[in-house]
Amino acid sequence: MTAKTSDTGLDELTINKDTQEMLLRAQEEHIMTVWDRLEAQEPQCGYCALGLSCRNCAMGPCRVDPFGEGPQKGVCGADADIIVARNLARTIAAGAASHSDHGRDILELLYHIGAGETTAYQVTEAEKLKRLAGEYGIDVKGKEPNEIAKDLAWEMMEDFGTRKGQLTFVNRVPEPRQAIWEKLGITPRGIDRENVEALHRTHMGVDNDYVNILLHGLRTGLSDGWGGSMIATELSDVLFGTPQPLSSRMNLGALEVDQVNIALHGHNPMLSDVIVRAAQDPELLKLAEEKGAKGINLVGLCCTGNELLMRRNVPMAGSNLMQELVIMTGALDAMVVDYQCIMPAVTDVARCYHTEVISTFDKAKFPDATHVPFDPKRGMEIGREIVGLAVERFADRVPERIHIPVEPVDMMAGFSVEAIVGALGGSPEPLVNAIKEGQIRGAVGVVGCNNPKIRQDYGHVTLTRRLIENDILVVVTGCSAVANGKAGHMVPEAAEKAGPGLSAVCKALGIPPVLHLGSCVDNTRILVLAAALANFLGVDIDALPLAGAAPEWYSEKAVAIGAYVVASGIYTVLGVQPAIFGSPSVVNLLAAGLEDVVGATFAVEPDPERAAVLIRRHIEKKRAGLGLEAADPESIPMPEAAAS
Ligand code: BF8
Ligand code: SF4
Repeated sequence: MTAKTSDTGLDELTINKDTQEMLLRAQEEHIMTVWDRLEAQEPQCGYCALGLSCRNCAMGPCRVDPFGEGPQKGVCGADADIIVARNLARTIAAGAASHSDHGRDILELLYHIGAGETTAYQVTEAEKLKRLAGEYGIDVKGKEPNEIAKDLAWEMMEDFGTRKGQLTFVNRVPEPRQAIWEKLGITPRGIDRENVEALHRTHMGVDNDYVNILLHGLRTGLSDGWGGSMIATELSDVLFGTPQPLSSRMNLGALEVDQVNIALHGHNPMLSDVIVRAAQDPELLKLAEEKGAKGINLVGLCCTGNELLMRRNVPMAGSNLMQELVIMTGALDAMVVDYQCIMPAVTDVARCYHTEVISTFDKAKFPDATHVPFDPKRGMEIGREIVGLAVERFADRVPERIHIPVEPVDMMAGFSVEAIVGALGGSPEPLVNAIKEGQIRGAVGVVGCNNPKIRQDYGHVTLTRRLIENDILVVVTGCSAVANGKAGHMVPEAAEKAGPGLSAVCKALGIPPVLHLGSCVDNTRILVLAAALANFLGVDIDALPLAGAAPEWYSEKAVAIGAYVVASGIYTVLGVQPAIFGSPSVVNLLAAGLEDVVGATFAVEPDPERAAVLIRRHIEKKRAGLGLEAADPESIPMPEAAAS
């Protein structure tokens, strides 16, 4: 059944031609997609949408009546404020745990390398390794990279535990912000500690003060941003290389009709890195040729895709809503998944085609997938085994079912902080000067997912377009990077779409007005850049003309990101309502009260045209606060809310 795609104009579901064509195919072939399953779920539970349901114990499940007529308290006596705050804290913890456990996997790989337990991987950025070791107080004199790797891994493991008073990377935070966290009691101590404590506090009968619960939610988020995710990013750079600007392509057109196509999907680049190498193995290439293929073509999906695009120039097939559709091209021979954002539905769709789904992490199994467990000690062997499976599948293709709907779009990626500062000539000063002079009004991170509740990519693309048109530099990560890449915002020629000031800066530097910073753990690159700008100017992060936006978010990880971005002092606009509106107190705290506490708040605005104005007004306000030339925020007209 594909009711949604038949009842609704495809144009209302997505702005992308590749998505539209594949949805037509889904309709013809009676294949359910995420859009159909959303429709089957409607109307979704109103209590849950408001955050007013609780199943934290067996006296429940309970719910609070938002209209004030039915029960106002759960069986234990928890009111709307407690229930909403507890649910939000658990969501943050789940997101922070996901990013941080990914960070731990990379960290353990660093340890295995240092201990000489694997030869499949090595330290590729010895200088960055030394720099990090210095931050951790490790004496690197006379030590080989592997010895430093082992020492650093050992120290970083302490960041996950409880023995430290604070995470080491908190030292990167501007001092005034550290003081704010200290005063509030939200300095992140241990990554696992804050996550475990979040679960503890939200057990029945522990933390019953919604403000206190939410503050710990922020601390848990900070343990992700300045902890687990930051470790993931920094160590991925050490092991796989710090990204540098490169040109690539994206959308479903990245598939090659006459080659073995393998999609690498998920978040952790460890395994996919060996697959990239295995795909160049002469024996496997020969085998592919014997099967009638002209080569082995890798494409990325979601954040594993972003990691590989940033460092290995593997083109992206798409974002999270494309994972079923890429199989429907009939040209995908294998989908290799690690973890996070991989819909259980991919194996259902794969059953209708010849595609082999290969799961690789013991913590992320799929009943209908072929499981090839990742083991860092046998990395290359596993990489070859997986590529071999994909090559075998090429022979099972049904030629008349192959349909690759579009040509790929050119785009640029690879903008690590190091690369950005490098492009600026070695210091953030030129960027600061451009902001001071008003050529660039400010900078905004447009990040996060696609969500089938939102017309695919419309939020990302519209918001980004309005910001760059108004001389606001945009940095993107995760699925927002795919949306903007597909829209043509990420080539140097896109400077033409920017306002005159930003356009001139981009042309002088040969960069696009929208910079791809990487995967979702790479949102920490935004933190590092923001801290560098703040330290350069001698101010706190909340004084800077910066903002964040997640126009189409769906994931618990996005909530954790929102928590650490706001707690770090950056105003953030969400395009999808979080499940908090059952408690006006929680909403007031997050949308207003936090301003006096951490100097930043959340806003929710589903219309990207209006979100752009909220952000532009905020940026002008911050410019005025810094004593820079600034427009009166109220002089920027707010468009009428779109009827929907
Ligand atoms: O971590 S943006 S849909 S792929 S959660 Fe997932 Fe969202 Fe995409 Fe990457 Ni991030
Ligand atoms: Fe109900 Fe309280 Fe148990 Fe939640 S913790 S399910 S509100 S009794």
